[in-house]
Amino acid sequence: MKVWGVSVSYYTGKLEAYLRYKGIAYEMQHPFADQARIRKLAGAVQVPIVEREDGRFMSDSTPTIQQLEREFPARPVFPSNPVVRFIALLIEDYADEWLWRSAMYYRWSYEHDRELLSRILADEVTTHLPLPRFVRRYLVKRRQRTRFVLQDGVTDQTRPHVEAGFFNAMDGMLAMLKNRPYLLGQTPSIADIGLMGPMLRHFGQDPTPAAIMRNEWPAIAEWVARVWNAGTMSGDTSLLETVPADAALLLKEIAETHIVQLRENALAYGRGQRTFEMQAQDCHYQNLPVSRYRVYCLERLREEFHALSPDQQADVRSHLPQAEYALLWEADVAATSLYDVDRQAPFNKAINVLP
Ligand SMILES: N[C@@H](CCC(=O)N[C@@H](CS)C(=O)NCC(=O)O)C(=O)O
Repeated sequence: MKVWGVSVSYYTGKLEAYLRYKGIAYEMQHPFADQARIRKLAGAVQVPIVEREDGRFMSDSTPTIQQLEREFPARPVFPSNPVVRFIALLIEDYADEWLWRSAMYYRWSYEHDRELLSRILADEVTTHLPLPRFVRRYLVKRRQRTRFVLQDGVTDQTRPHVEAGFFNAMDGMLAMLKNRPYLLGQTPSIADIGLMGPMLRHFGQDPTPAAIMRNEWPAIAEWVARVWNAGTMSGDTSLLETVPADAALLLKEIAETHIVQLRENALAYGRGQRTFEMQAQDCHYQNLPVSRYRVYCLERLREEFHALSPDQQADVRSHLPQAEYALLWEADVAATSLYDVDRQAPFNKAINVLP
C-alpha cells in the first residue's frame, strides 16, 4: 500500500510504527503537489493518507488502524480484554489530541528545531511551489508557528504548562514501563502506537525535546526504539488482561488535561463559539480554537464506553476515579459533531483537527 505522508509528521509516525509492527509493507510518498486531488479523494489535505491496492483511500490514523486490524488480525494491538482495551483507546486519544500542542510548541518555538524542521518540510511539502527555497522555508515557519503555537493558546504564561505536559507524559509512561517492556503488556498495544506520534516524531526527533528525553528520561528513548523495532520480535506477544495499578499516574494526568479540553471544546462547539478557554491544572488557557473533530473524538470514546457491559463499565470507572471522567459516561455535555454520522471512517471524507 501507499502511504502519503511526511517523514517528520506526528500521525504519519504513529501509522508507520503500527505498519512496521504488523509487518505490513508500504511505500511512502509526499502528497502535496496535488492538493486538489487529495481534497477530492480524502476530504481534507492532511497526512497520513493510505492509498490501497483496491484503489480506495483511508484517512485519519485512528479509524485507519481499526480498519487494518480487521484485515490483518495477527499480532493484535487492541487488548482482548474490553476494559484494558478501553483504557488503551483513552491513552491513544490523549496522545493524539493533547500532546499535539506540546509537540508543536517545541518544534516551532526553539530556533534549532525551527530551522531544521522548516528545511525538511520545505523540501518534502513545498517543492511544487515556484519559489526559492528560503522563501518556502520562511512560509513554512510562519504558517506552523502562527497556526499551531500562537493560535493554539501558547503564551509566556502557559508555556511552562505546555512544557510540563511533555514531562508528565514521560513520568506517567515510566511508571508503567518499570514493570513491563510496553505500556500494557509484552507487546505494543494501541496505547504505545498512539504515543509514538508525539514521542517518536516530535519529542524523539526534534533537537530540543530529544535532548531532554535522551538525558533525563532515557528509558523513554529506549521505549521509542523498542516500539519502532517491535516487528522483529518473536516470543510472548500477550497484552494484559487487567488494567495495571501503575497506569494511575498517566490516567490522572489525562483526566486533568485532555478530558478537561474535550469537555470545554464540546461545550464551546455546542454554543457555536470559535474559541474557548479552560483551566487545566494550575494553568489558564485562552483563545483555544474549537475543534469539531475533537467533539467526534468524545463521541467515539462515549460509544466505546457504552458498548461495555455494566460490570465492565464499573471496572473502567474504578480505574478512572477523577471527577473529570464523568464526561465519558454522563450526557450533560452534548457531543454532536454530525461528522461521520454513518461511521464510514476511514473511507469517508475527512476533516482537519484544527480549523
Ligand atoms: N486525525 C488525523 C490528523 C492528521 C493530521 O492532522 N496530520 C497533520 C500532520 S501530522 C496534518 O496533515 N496537518 C494538516 C496541516 O498542517 O494543514 C489523524 O489521526 O490522522
